[in-house]
Amino acid sequence: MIIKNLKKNIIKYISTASVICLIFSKPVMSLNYENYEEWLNQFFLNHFQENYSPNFIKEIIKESKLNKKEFYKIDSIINKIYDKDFKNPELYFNKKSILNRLRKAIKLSKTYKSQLSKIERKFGVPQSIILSIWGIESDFGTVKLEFSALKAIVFHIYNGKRKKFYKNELNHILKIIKQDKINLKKILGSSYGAMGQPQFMPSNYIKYGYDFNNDEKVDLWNSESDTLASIANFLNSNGWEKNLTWGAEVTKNPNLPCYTEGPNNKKTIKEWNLNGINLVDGKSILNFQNSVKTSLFLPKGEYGPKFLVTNNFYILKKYNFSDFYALYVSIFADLIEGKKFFQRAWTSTIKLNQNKVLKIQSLLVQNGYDVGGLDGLIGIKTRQSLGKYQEKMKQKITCYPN
Ligand SMILES: [Ca+2]
Repeated sequence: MIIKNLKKNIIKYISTASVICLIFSKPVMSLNYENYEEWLNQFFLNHFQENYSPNFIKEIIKESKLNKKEFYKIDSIINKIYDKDFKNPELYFNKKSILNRLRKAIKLSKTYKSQLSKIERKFGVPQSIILSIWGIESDFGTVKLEFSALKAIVFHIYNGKRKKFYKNELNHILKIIKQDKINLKKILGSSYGAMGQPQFMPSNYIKYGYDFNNDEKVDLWNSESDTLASIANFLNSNGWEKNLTWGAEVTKNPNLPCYTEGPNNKKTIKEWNLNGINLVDGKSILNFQNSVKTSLFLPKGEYGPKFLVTNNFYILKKYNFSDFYALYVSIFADLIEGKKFFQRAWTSTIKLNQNKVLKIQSLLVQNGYDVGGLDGLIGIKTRQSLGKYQEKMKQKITCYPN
């Protein structure tokens, strides 16, 4: 329905959309490798001469330089990620691949049992959550890290849409290199510069990297102890509450509109019970951590499983802002603990990609709704606003595009 309305409104929002295209454009396509080389030399000489020695700058320029093949490879990977169809949750939470990964997780929970127990005691974060993040970030350290994190970060300054963010990350990675504890050639990461087994950006490495095996370096590439402790330290430092679950799957009274979800509407369990919320397994919600305030979380609006989540769920979103990411970490941790997978099914809906979502977001913004930033993702604010828009337009209120 929203798509039909979009077509009707196309002329109305076309000017907004072209502004958005400027903000949210793909990485610049007119890439010139020769310009890149010249730019690279100038960039380092202009920005770092004051703080670093000529020899250090010379070495960094050498180590930052992508060869032609690497340059176009990184560019093509980034464009592919951008063009990839938006994964609806029924694809994202593929049960078969989750169960495959679960077997690995259970095996590794035994291999690293003593480290994990010590880390859980020290940081107050459950082993299952730590294992879950390790699994989703790098398939437990087995994903091949293709790029020098330094090269990737410099590439994004040259040709990205988040130059300021990457300039800040460059400052941090230079600090790490300057400490000289990790061999520069071993600082490998993703095409976005996320480093090592926990996929930390350099600023997070400096803030949350933890030397758990006491060899005086934080090695997120080769040390599983350092990796697991750093993940736990990240969550602990960002406010993870000890002995508090992430949440649980629930059923919702159909009269309660889907846009009541989200962290701006927290209630006690008793209040939710009065609103017709219950645990999906038929038990009374009143048995579920009564003292804490929770909020409803409907990742696919009315088209899928529904959850009550605690503050810890939102701490997971600090690791990665995606709702599906946080839910994946949560449900995978539950499976490691022997709990159940989603009880309710996802209903399939129309295919989406970032551009389609952006169009929906721009329509909502034009009608005065807050979508929490035009990011091409269907986050909580986009779902809430869509639900309210559907209500105003006297459409079926689903809080998810279909
Ligand atoms: Ca270490």
